[in-house]
Amino acid sequence: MKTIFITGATAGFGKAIAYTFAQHAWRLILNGRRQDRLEALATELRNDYGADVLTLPFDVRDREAVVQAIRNLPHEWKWVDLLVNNAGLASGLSTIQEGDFADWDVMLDTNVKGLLNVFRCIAPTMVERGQGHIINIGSIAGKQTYLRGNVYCATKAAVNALSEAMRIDMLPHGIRVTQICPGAAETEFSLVRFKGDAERAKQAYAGYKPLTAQDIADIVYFAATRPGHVVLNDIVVTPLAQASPYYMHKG
Ligand code: NDP
Ligand code: 8X3
Repeated sequence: MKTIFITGATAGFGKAIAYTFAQHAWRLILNGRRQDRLEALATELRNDYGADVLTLPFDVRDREAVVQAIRNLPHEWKWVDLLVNNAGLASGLSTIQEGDFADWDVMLDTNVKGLLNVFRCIAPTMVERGQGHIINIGSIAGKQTYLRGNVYCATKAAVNALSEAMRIDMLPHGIRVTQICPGAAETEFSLVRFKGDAERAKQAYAGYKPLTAQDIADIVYFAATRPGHVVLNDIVVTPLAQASPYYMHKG
């Protein structure tokens, strides 16, 4: 039985990925900060799919907490087959010259340093075994910078570069590295970006059919289940109505 470790499993993509892999009888390690949501999800997955689930609540920005949580994994959970670095966020949508320092910190610390914190603790165990798969959730924002996207786009451009770096440095060790770069997907992403403004968040998905979290979970599962010699390096996926961050065809 294979083990998947998902960061940011309390909502959106991470939660849908958890359902999908539970349905396919993977063992799950689920991370996120909201422990109540993690426990509710774990209970549901155990009851509905008989899933073997371990919850690991920590903030990916808290390096010491990440190190301790992963170092103290029970022995039978130590060998992770697939790490999905999904936890992340956009905070704010202002011009760079008007940017908020706290927004910058939370995005850089979560999307870049948080991803590195978790990666650095898991990757050596994959190297030790000579197998494993890392899937990083990037974004079309990392491929093309858009108006007012500035620091969020920079964090996802960093994920793009880090995904390449991981693939290169771990090449001799048989580790697969995949980056998935979604366009607009309806999750809690915009609610977080607009700091709880539900009306503004709703507008982000008005007039077209956005991607769903399940669309991304299906792609993660497909990437994870290719034959061992096949690696999907980089996947860009948008709704039909979106050609790039700039071109959205609204009905
Ligand atoms: P959601 O807001 O729905 O989910 C984000 C998840 O990340 C939550 O489970 C949240 O859990 C977790 N998270 C945030 N900060 C931390 C932290 N410091 N430590 C641990 N977990 C954290 O958004 P999405 O599902 O849409 O986003 C998932 C990823 O996909 C992000 O990296 C995002 O940038 C990326 N993305 C999203 C797109 C979209 O349009 N939705 C498009 C392209 C990429 P909790 O708050 O409980 O910690
Ligand atoms: C999230 C998608 O286009 O709003 O990464 O940046 S976008």
